[in-house]
Amino acid sequence: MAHQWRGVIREYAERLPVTEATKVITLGEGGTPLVHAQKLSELTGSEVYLKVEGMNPTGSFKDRGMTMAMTAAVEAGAKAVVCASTGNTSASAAAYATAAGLKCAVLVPEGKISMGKLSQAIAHGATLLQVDGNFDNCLDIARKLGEAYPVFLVNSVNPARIQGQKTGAFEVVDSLGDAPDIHVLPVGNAGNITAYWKGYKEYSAPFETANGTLPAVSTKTPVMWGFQAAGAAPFVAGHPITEPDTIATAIRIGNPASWETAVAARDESGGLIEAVTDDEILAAHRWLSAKEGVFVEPGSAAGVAGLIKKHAAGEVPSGKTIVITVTGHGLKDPQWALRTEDGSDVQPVKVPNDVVTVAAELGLEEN
Ligand code: AN7
Repeated sequence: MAHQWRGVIREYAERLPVTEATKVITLGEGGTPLVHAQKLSELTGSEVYLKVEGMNPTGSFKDRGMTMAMTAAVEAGAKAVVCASTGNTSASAAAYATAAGLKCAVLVPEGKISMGKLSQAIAHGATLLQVDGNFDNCLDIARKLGEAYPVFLVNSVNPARIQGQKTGAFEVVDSLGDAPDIHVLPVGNAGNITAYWKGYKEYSAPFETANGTLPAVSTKTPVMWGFQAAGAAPFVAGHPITEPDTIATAIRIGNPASWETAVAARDESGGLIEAVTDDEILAAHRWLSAKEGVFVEPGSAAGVAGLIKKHAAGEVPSGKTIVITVTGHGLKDPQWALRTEDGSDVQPVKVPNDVVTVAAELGLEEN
C-alpha cells in the first residue's frame, strides 16, 4: 500500500512532547536518505554512510527542529517568532512560520550568509534584518527579544528544537537496524550534536511514554565525533571565540549556545570535537560531489573533512559502521563548486550549434 512519510512529529509522535490534540505544523521533513558512501568506505575499510539532510523541505536538517518549534509556538498562542541565524535556521523558520500563519523575524550577520539562504527567508516573507555583528551578537539580541517582547524564540536554545532534531538519530537506527559505531557531524551552535546524542540515548534504553514503556530499539550508542572549522573552534580552544572566521559561514559561530550538552555528548560517548581547516573543508566538499555524487554546502562537509583527516592520521578503525550527517544542500551556496583547487574560476567550454564540433570537443569518434 502507498505510504507517504508524514513528517517527523507524526512518525515519532510517541517519543516527542506532543498529544493527540496538538496542531502539527509540518512540511513533510525527515525521512532523508542514508546513502552508502562508496569511496569513503573504500578509503577507511569501514562501512561509511551519509545522512543526507539537504533532502529536507528547506534543504537542511533545521527543518526537523523547526516543525517542533513552530508547533510549540502555535500551541503557546504566539503570533510572531524570531531567530538568529547563519542562514539555514532563518530559511527554515521563514518557511515553517508561513505554514503556521505566524509572522517571522530573522536576524543574520551582515554579508555572512549565502545567497540561497537569504533568498529563502525573503521568499517566505520573513522580515530579515542584517545585523552589524556576527551570529553570536544576533543570538544575544534574539534571546533578549524573546524575553522582553511578544515574540517566540525558535533558536535551538528552545528545547523543542532539540526534541525534533533527535529524530535524525532515530532514522539512522531504523535504517541500519542498530546504532552505528561512530557518528560524525559538523558542530556550530552545537544543537545538532546535542540532539543526536539525546536521540541515540533514548533509542538504546526503555523509554517512558504517556501510554506505557517502549522497549530499547538499539543495543548500543555510537561514539560522537564533532568537527568545527579551525577559525571558529571554541570547543577545541576550550573557550568562546570573539572573532570566528571561516568560509563555511553556516558554522561561523564563536559562542555555541548548547555548550554543556555538546561537551556531555562528546565525553559520555567517549568521542571528540576537533577542528578542520577551510582547505580541508573544501577538499571534502569536492570529494562528496566528485566521488560520492552528493552535493552539500561547505559547512556540511566539515564532518567528512574530519573523517578524512582522522583516517590520514591512522585514527579511523576499519570494519566498523560510520554515519556522517551532511547537514545542508549544495545549492544553498553553489559558488564553491565553480572554483578549482587552485582558486581560479571554472569556465564552461563554449561550442557552436553543431554536432560534429560538439562530438570532437567530447573526444567522441563516430561509430
Ligand atoms: C549546514 O542556521 O546555526 O551545531 O543559524 O547550517 O547544530 O549549530 C546553522 C548551523 C551545520 C551546525 N551545518 O549545526 C543557523 C545555524 C549546517 C548548518 C550547522 C549549521 P549546530
